[in-house]
Amino acid sequence: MILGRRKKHAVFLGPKMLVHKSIDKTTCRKEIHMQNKPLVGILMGSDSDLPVMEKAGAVLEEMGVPYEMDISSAHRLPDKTAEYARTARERGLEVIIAGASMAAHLAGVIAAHTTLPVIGVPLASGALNGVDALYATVQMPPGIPVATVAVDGAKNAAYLACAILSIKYPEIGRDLDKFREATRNELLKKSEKLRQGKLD
Ligand code: C2R
Repeated sequence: MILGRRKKHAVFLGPKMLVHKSIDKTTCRKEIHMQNKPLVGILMGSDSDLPVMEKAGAVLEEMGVPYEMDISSAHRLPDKTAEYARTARERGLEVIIAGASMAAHLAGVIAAHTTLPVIGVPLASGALNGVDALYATVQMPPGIPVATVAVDGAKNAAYLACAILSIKYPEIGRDLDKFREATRNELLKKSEKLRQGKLD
């Protein structure tokens, strides 16, 4: 859901953020809500990356974390990418997620222009199907780190962003705990069904 525009970047806020999370009693979550500002920036190299990268947005919505999403490219839009990274902290962003395929320099170039944590998502496409993007994203020189998740690992990029944010916002940590507990219970139920021969 696009609720507004902050500078040149679309601002997305999940429905839970607006309804469910707004009645949360936790001071930290109220703070997040009152600020109404994106804490996470999701960037991708092309609109062709959206089907994978929007999964990161879906996780952040589920977790009630406000985010913004935009297209930029270290190669095709070098000035926009550098400006986005340089102004990210002052605009209130606390983590940046960047996804690109092939010669995936987007996350690395963002990391070169900000000291915020940058999470890189290597995306599968082209002749090398993501191996090129994985190496380009993960093999950063010392001093300019990019926390790299799996090829097409957009969901984990969002969970990692939540884990980073949970240091400052304990409520996000509690939501992560609840998510892990729900995942565990679901798998245990499936295990029980399988053992009883009832799993389709
Ligand atoms: P098109 O589909 O637009 O041709 O892009 C994008 O992430 C996309 O997956 C093909 C692929 O090129 C990637 N791209 C990069 C960068 N910018 C775009 N790797 C970059 O700056 O690293």
